[in-house]
Amino acid sequence: MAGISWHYVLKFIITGDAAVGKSSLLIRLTDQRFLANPDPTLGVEFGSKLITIPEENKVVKLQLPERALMARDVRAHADPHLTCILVGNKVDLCADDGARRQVSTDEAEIWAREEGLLFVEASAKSGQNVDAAFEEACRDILEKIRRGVFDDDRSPGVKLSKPAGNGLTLDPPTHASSSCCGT
Ligand SMILES: Nc1nc2c(ncn2[C@@H]2O[C@H](COP(=O)(O)OP(=O)(O)O)[C@@H](O)[C@H]2O)c(=O)[nH]1
Ligand SMILES: [Mg+2]
Repeated sequence: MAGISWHYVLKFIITGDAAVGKSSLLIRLTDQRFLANPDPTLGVEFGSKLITIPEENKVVKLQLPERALMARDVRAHADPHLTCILVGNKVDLCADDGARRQVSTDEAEIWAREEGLLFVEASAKSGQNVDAAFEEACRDILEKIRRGVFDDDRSPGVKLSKPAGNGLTLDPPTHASSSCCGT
């Protein structure tokens, strides 16, 4: 992969209710930090990060605008093959005191399966599973690309270059796919 900055740009939207930890997940992912008392009015506008998916031998650039969008609305308007991952954040609080858990892992897992979402419990505070959540979503997207699920003509969120021959041998930085990440 010498000389290649990234193979794909994947765009993620982080949605969820106020104070679930959207900004904190974004800061943890892109800046490896946790702010105990972030200013809720200070929007974290944008983040980006390069990650490697070794199984696919690909480097992906994640782009993450944080948007006050309802996950439901995103899914209604996006490509039907959109990859969504449900992130149960603040799992560190459950380790301190199990009684603080709001949703059981079983309940979340069942709901995610019914809705066709990937699922992970994470903590922006400890960093647990934050990178892993995005890596899992990226793996899912790359697998869909490899299987030809995204069609250049039909999928507005996917921009493939038109290289000679193999459509997956791509020159950066020309590609975009979409994802959303609900907390
Ligand atoms: N214990 C704990 N607190 C968190 C975690 N993520 C966010 N918070 C706190 O939850 C509050 C809301 O977080 P914020 O990122 O502003 O939520 P947003 O409104 O969804 O962007 C802040 O006080 C954060 O410090 C986490 O993983 N664990
Ligand atoms: Mg926020």
